[in-house]
Amino acid sequence: MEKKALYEQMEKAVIEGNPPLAREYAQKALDEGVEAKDAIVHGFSKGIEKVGKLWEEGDYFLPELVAGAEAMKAAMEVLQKNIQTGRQTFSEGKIVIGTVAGDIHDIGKTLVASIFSAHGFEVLDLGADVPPERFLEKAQEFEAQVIGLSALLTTTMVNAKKVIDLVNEKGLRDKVKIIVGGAPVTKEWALSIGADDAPPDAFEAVASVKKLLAGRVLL
Ligand code: B1M
Repeated sequence: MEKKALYEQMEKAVIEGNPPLAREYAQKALDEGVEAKDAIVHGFSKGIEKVGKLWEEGDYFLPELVAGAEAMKAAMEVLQKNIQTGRQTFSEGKIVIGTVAGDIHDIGKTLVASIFSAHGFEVLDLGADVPPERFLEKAQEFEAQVIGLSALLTTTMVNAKKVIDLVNEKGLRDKVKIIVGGAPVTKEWALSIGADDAPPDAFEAVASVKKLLAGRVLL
């Protein structure tokens, strides 16, 4: 199948909220030698963006939003296996990642985690709706050099600040880099709450962390 047509089918599978079809096109992409990253960026992500727009405009309701997310996740499960095969044997660094408290959006966070893993980072994914204390506790246990916070809701993005405040309170801020990401997050806001950076997507996040860790001696 021509790449453009395949990307369009991927987009459609998410817009229609059809997980089996999304899974099928994800596998087809891999079978035909399409990079997982390209399938995500040019195909499935376009679909979930459109779902978000339709929901904003009142054409889609919660069931369609959920179905779109399920289709996106089904495709990601297939593609992630492929992304992770790129994993290197040495560690670029350790990152603890999760979506902040009160927020259950986990698609972008999981994508970011996979891309870090594919670039040779050791990743501890805490999931979604993660309380600030858990970020801190797990970062210490895992001896993470980086904490990654994903925030998709304007109502709960303030919980990213709570994590940073807690790290400060415990006197650990100079031991760990903190990045924040997610649709409503701006770099200006992230810096204002004390984060080190706010990369706009998964690939920029890896580039950003590599820069932040440059010259540091890793454990
Ligand atoms: Co909801 N939702 N949702 N939702 N949802 C949004 C975020 C919203 C923008 C939709 C809208 O109104 N247009 C809106 C938030 C408005 C706001 O606060 N500004 C919204 C709302 C309101 C809600 C509910 C409150 C709806 C309701 O119940 N009334 C509810 C919240 C529940 C809760 O969390 N407590 C809700 C629920 C849901 C579903 C469960 C149905 C589902 C989530 C399923 C899941 O994740 N398991 C869902 C979905 C799918 C969306 C949209 C449509 C898509 C989000 C997504 O997965 N995008 C979203 C609309 C939109 O974003 N256009 C929306 C694809 C993903 C790859 O992108 O997560 O942005 P994203 O990640 C990107 C970058 O942001 C960045 O990298 C990724 C790309 O490489 N990034 C990082 C993300 N995290 C990063 C971390 C980093 C670095 C980069 O470093 C650590």
